[in-house]
Amino acid sequence: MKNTLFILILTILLTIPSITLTSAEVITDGLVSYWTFDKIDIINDTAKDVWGENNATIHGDPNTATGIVGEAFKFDGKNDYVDLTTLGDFGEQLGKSTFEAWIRTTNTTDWMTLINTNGHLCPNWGIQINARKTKDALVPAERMLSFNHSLTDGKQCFPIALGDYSPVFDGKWHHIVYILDFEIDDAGGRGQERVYINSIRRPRSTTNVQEGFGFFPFTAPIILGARKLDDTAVSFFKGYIDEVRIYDRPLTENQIIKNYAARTQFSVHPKQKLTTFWGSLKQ
Ligand SMILES: [Ca+2]
Ligand SMILES: [Ca+2]
Repeated sequence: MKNTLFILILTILLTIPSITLTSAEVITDGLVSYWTFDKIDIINDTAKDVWGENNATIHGDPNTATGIVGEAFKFDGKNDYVDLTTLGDFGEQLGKSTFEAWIRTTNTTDWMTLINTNGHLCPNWGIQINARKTKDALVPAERMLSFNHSLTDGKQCFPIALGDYSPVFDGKWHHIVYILDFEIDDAGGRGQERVYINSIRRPRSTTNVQEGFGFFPFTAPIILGARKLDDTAVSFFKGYIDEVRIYDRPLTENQIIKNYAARTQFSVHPKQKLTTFWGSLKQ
């Protein structure tokens, strides 16, 4: 009886650490690219895509700092940004996608960019962050995350600006998820943009695309931390960005909650990766 009790207690004690140490992993179904910005994943001016093959190029001189997981980039708001590439043919499929990142900022002085393609040109897709009223704001409200992409009739670009009060300027880490869930059809298409901050859905509405206003994909590089067109970069992000992921499908609410809790990457093997390029950088 004593032995049985001993074995029972031992079993419980041995089981506890494996439970507490098991941390949720990020969702990999539909994952296109994942940049950790951890020290180990940065060589010179290249930030490794640990899932796909879209290694990013670092511009300016963002500092490596403590992140929400491992290390993060700290952008000074002057000349720092990261070119995430065009993700292969991803821009052609942008109708259904998820962008996810952790941010930390106290900058309340002006508009800044979290992510953007094609600068101010059309077609355009991006997330602008504004912490104060400005007269040129698309939606002039304070403390706004403005999520917009452009619909076009081939002549003009019509941004859809979405936003509401977003308490993300307190210097703490916040988890941002932006989902595009559009069906493109002969009439242009219809669908939703959904925004989650710290895994909680913000008030959003369905966007119906009018006839003749198609949803246009982009082929320009995706820029993190600035708006960039040709050689000019403006509207720089000031603060920290970490654990950036892009999916080729809308994540479900449960999956967003899981990613919000995740503090480890993944245990499954990424699809066949080009390791030669990364290996050559390390030499
Ligand atoms: Ca990190
Ligand atoms: Ca700098």
